[in-house]
Amino acid sequence: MKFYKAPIAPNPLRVEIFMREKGIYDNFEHIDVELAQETKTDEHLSRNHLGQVPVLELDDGRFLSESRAICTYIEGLYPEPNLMGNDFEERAFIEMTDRQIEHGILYPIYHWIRHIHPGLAKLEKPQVEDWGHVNEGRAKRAIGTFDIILANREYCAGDRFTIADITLYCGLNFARIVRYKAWEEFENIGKWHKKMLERGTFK
Ligand SMILES: N[C@@H](CCC(=O)N[C@@H](CS)C(=O)NCC(=O)O)C(=O)O
Repeated sequence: MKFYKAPIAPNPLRVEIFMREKGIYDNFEHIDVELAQETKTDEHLSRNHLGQVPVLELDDGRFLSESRAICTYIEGLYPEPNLMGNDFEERAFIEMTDRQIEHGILYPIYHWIRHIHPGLAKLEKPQVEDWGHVNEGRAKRAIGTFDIILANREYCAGDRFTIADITLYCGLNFARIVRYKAWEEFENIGKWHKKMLERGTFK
């Protein structure tokens, strides 16, 4: 199977870490696609009409996009270690947390940076700086909420490592582009972040 991704981009990174956690990273052919250039070519639009990465090309020629959907597929193929929930109840609670992080932290950070960073002007046309700062505020408030949640939990979705931890890491890591390091500001996020780095799969 072929995995289309782009360096630095947070969404492909979610899937890459997911693959590493399952120990199957090398089972895929990894192909870099240049953002804004190659992502908008007819060739890539035929893989994903939204012109985005990540995309997984299955062996039967079908294309699967959306990072969470790709993770669902990989979890089905390689069930262990389980990262998305063992039964419907656990799956629902992990998905709840994962989506809260995705919509409350990862995407606000993504829009914040894309709308203020000169280097990303080619990706975001037009860049609207005020909208970037609205998202900065939203992201930082949600990070503060997760810092409180992590005071009583080892991991984002409970007492074990899951996809939700990967999503939080990828969101926070992307903010390094604007030199924002939430793990240096928030105590519990800081402890959690140290644990993530110790796993060795968060490169
Ligand atoms: N909801 C999608 C979002 C994918 C996405 O936003 N990908 C970005 C990179 S992180 C992209 O390909 N952007 C290309 C562009 O804006 O030209 C997912 O979860 O995979």
